[in-house]
Amino acid sequence: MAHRWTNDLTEADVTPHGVWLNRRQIMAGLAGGIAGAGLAALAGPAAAAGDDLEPNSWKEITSYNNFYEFGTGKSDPSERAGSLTTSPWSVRIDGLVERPGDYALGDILSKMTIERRIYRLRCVEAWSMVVPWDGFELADLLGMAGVKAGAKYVAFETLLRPEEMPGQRYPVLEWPYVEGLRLDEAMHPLTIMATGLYGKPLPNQNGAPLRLVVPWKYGFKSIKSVVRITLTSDQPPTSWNKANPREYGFYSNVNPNVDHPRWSQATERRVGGGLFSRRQPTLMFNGYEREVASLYEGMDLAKYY
Ligand SMILES: Nc1nc2c(c(=O)[nH]1)N[C@H]1C(S)=C(S)[C@@H](COP(=O)(O)O)O[C@H]1N2
Ligand SMILES: [Mo]
Repeated sequence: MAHRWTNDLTEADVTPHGVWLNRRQIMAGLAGGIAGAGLAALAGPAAAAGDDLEPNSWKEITSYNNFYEFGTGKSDPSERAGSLTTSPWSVRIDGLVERPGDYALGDILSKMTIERRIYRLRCVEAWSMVVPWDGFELADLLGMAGVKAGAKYVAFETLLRPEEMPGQRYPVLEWPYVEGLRLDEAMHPLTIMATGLYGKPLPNQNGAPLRLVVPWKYGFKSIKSVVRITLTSDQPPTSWNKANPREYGFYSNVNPNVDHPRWSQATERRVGGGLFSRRQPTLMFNGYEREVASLYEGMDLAKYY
């Protein structure tokens, strides 16, 4: 697999927004003349934790998936999602917004700036990957619709189409898959709607044509194939919380100190690491602590899991 992105990356491409700003501030403070050359030596939070952000391969990211609408096996999505019709596609944005409506995906994309974000993805099952997403900030989309005063949460819904999503014929979960974020989490610059990966359109198994990515939360919060976004005043229901509230809370922040009732969350297996590779430590907020910890100041993260 040719890694096209290695040739045309800029520093802004490979760095989460918050970190980029911090580095820019650092650069601004440095003596002139070494900008550019000095960048590679500055380590972000990932490197500081002894973890590099070497993306997983296209093959790994697109053949080892969770997308229960196509079955519960890791290879079910790549084997079955191909026939999902993703065009035309529209997203209903409603609830507490100034401009509710059915937004055609093409109209949305014509107003959004697509950028590359290389993020860690940590599944609650304790495996992980690094994914080079292409997408735009959810805050920009919410701004387009105009968030009304009184909105405190954002609810998301996946397409319901059992004719094309064979997993929806079985009551594994209540369909459609739903997720939710607090408004400040949704507006955070790290929160994106992904439209592609490795510079190519998002494969169906990864949630085409539009899926949420919230890198500091367990993967199941990053809801795929989104058709509806609703601004609400009350905390919305979420699929995994409805299925098993003891095991899955609303927040679901990656936290190595709060174990799943059935397994430890202290370490993770990097997909593609090889049969004999060591498990690696799971990082607080999946390595994005510096950027997001302030959202949860004063909260008991064992209670609000
Ligand atoms: N609609 C929907 N979204 C979903 C899921 C799902 O089953 N249905 N699985 C979640 C889980 S558990 C994970 S770990 C990620 C996996 O994303 P990926 O397949 O792109 O790696 O998608 C999340 N989004
Ligand atoms: Mo997951």
